Amino acid sequence: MKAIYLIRIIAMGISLFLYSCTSAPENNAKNHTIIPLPVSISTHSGIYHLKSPVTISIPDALQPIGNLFSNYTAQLGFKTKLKNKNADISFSLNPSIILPDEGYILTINSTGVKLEAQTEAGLFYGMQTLLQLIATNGKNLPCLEITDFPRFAYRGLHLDVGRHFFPPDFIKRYIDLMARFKFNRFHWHLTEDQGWRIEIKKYPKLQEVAAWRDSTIVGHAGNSNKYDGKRYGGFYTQDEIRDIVQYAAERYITIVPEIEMPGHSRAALAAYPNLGCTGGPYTVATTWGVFDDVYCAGKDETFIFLQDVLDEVMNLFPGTYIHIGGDECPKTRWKQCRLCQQRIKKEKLKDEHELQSYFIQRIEKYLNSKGRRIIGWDEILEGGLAPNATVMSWRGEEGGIAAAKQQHQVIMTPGNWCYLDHYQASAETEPLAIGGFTPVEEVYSYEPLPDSLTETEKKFILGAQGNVWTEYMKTPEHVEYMVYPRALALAEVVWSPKEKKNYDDFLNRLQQLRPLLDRLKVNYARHVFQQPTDK
Ligand code: TNX
Repeated sequence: MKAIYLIRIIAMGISLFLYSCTSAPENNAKNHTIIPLPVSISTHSGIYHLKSPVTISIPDALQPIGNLFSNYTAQLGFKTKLKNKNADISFSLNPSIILPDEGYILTINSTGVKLEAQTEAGLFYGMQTLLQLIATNGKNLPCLEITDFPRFAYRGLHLDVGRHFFPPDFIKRYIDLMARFKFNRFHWHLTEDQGWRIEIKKYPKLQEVAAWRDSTIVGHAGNSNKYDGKRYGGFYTQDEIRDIVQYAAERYITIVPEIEMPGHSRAALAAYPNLGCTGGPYTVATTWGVFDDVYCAGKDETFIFLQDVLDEVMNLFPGTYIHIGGDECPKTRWKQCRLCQQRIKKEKLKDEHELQSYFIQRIEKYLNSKGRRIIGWDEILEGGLAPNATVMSWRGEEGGIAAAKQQHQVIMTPGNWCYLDHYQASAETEPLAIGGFTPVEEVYSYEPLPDSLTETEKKFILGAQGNVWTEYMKTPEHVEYMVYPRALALAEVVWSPKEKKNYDDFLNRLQQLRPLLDRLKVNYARHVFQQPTDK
């Protein structure tokens, strides 16, 4: 008996050896199942078989990445063990690898898996690619070499927590899912008419009053006048925020916090009515839309309040960019307000649009003096752009184009392609949404560099972002349903080379990645799987 086993083992060894990687590259254009698609994959014949437990070698300084890798592989059902020599997988920083920022090289051959990058972020992204290969191939990894780096430096997803509040654990999950698909900016929309969600120690009424609304509209705000009568709200404590910032940093995601001004500020006015033109009283909004009551641009106390708030925000968020909103600010109150009109006169401004520009520039100056930079929605172009502002183009691409021509940095997030609150399939069959129609293929087709820009102007486009406004999303599950798989299409827009993009190939890979999404319990929308040819 024993001899038979021995012969079997030797035979298995020989066949494994014969089947292991050969060095002749086949370049068979097999894209495996990686999303976003890497810059280059050359496939070789054969497999490398990971051992049990999977052994990894990683320099001490990179231990946090090693720990994450162990957690991630545990989710896939594999144990890992550190091993200095001859490990299955070796992670290393290699300064001689000259790739664009965040790039990596992943080599799988008969001796094992080698992951190299010049930066930690590069290693992190290489690890995500490897995890997707493990998720779809199990322990038998295909021999290949991947060289990869992102097309854009800003690869964002946004989440509005003002209309509906989502608990810290879900924010972490949202960030973790983003990181798996190589997004690197989380735009956290923290203040709104319907709720103020960030603890500001100097202004306790933001927590006591502005974080809560008395009721919420039921149905679509465009055709309903029914309210649920339930108090709703919540906010993130500064400790929770610090924890989330750290969690994101471990995943190479920078958080861009947004504090809206001068519009979308009814919740703050309800807490501090002295900051509005009329003095109130104001209430935290209970329906969705654009409201006339905004911060008074004539009072200095408005700026003192906002600077105090921004001081605490800067303490919590180490990233360079602070988003200051700037969108949808009606000028109704300013036209009637004695102090706003005095300001217009004193500052020799032409009209209320220039007053808005004054407002943003004054805040920009303050933030610049602290070493930070502002991002604003494209309305900040009206009345003159603040000198160093980055523009987030949402009402189409025109704002972004205009800003790039003025040599300002731009993040593209035009509604037609990037609004993940739009319907993704026929409205009759879908849960209530705000409107619009942006199916997966539409998102996938987005090209962030407009033809009308010159090559030099195109350099001002930092990247693109998907926006997730939550008027009609009450639960984390619903957010995921709206975001996935559309965010995966966007991940490919911002990471993969333009010439390699192919929607059918993407759908194929998406189909094969479903087991991973299922394992992670992502509540993704299924339309593209039900009708793979739906175009
Ligand atoms: C416009 S995009 C808004 C948001 C809404 C969104 C709904 C932007 C800068 N402002 O306040 O939630 O439309 O799609």
